[in-house]
Amino acid sequence: MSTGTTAGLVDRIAGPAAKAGLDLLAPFPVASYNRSVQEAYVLPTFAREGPVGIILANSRAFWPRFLEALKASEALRESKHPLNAYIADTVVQLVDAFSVDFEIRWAHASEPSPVAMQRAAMMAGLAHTSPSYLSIHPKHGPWIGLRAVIVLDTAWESGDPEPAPDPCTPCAKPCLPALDKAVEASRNNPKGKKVAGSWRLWLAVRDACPMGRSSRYSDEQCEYHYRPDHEFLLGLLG
Ligand code: B12
Repeated sequence: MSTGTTAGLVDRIAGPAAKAGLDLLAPFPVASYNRSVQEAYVLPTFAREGPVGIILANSRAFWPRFLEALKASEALRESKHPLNAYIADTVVQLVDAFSVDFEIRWAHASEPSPVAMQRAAMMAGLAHTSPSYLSIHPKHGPWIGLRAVIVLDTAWESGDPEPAPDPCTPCAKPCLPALDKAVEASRNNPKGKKVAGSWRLWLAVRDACPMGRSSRYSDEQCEYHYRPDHEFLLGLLG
């Protein structure tokens, strides 16, 4: 069965993905990604030289959609990680649109294998990685989340995408002193609470970036992303 162009594949899911809050999608050549990562992060290839990968991400547009879904679904509200569960439900529904085999890898999970999302975002030309390890989107700056990669059993037929612009090289890099502070403060935080234990200092790293200021997450969204507390989240539903 013909699968159409790579752009056509993205088009097939872009509408419903945006409706669910995953408003940033970009295709990338899995072969280039695989060449750039260590064995553990390699994506499946379906025995092809180079299949198509699609990275799914979100801007602040995600938050109201996610809260609506939470209000509507008791199962989501009761799940241990509602945000991850919502992403998983959404992506699993999206891939129904494809008539070829696929595999999904999640930013939030290391099973069935981990994926280096920032590397995939670079390969897709979606976002540049800053010296403070944030992915910087040309419009939204660091205010994006990288959620999942879909690998399709179809051949990548064009060259590498244009790289995302690098706003960091000419920048004064106010993120770097902020990162030093956050790392220092987190040093003694218990494992698994490295970020949550000093979340305001980690948020200050993102806030230091001059890119995409008008795309900043709301205070509530920030707090939940840095300190994912169930009670806090349910309290936002009113
Ligand atoms: C592990 C991890 C962390 C660790 C990093 C520790 C480490 N030494 O690697 C910790 C817990 C510190 C961390 C913190 C945060 N993270 Co983080 N993290 C990840 C995760 C799950 C895996 C990264 C990885 O190992 N990649 C694999 C390696 C091989 O890839 P790599 O490109 O070679 O290496 C990258 C990372 O290792 C990272 N890195 C390496 N050393 C260090 C050291 C520090 C201190 C940090 C922060 C990062 C970092 O930068 C490298 C270059 O991109 C990714 C999701 C994913 N699956 O990719 C999210 C991810 C990178 N994190 C993300 C975010 C947002 C955060 C936080 C803001 C917390 C949050 N909850 O929102 C903070 C602060 C980040 C900051 N720069 O200010 C986002 C980035 C989005 C964006 N717009 O930039 C991702 C993509 C998750 C997502 N769902 O969107 N994170």
